Amino acid sequence: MRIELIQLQKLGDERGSLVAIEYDKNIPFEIKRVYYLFNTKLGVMRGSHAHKSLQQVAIALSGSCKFILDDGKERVEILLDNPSQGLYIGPGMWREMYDFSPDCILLVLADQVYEENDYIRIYQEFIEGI
Ligand code: T46
Repeated sequence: MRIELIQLQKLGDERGSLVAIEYDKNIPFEIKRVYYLFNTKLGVMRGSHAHKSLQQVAIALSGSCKFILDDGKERVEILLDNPSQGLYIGPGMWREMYDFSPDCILLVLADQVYEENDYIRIYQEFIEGI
């Protein structure tokens, strides 16, 4: 599994919505790190790298953004605009994120702590490593 859209069950009632994120229930790894992107400026592209072994799930908590995901053979575009949908991204996927709406808060759950050595930041190196 390299990418997958995960439906996160909405546990709302008449007061509003709630989503619970739990290891082994709706997230396929033990969460070691959580970060979020917000206040991304108009027209900016983020990402442009791959990870050697990191697994992540990205959720647009508010607003929207798009991902291009590339495994070296195929590129797919995914719109994230729903806080009850998680995008699982496995290792070895080049990613670019763009078209962030001004109100976008992109939450990312990761299975490893931050490690710069896990990044491949040059596309040619990524392709050669496949
Ligand atoms: C990814 C996409 C979806 C840290 O110090 N700790 C962290 O946990 C992270 C994620 C970043 N940083 C530092 C490294 C840079 O100096 O924060 C700065 C911005 O990070 P970066 O340019 O890598 O951010 P994005 O938005 O291009 O990519 C991030 C994640 O790094 C990446 O793993 O998959 O979001």
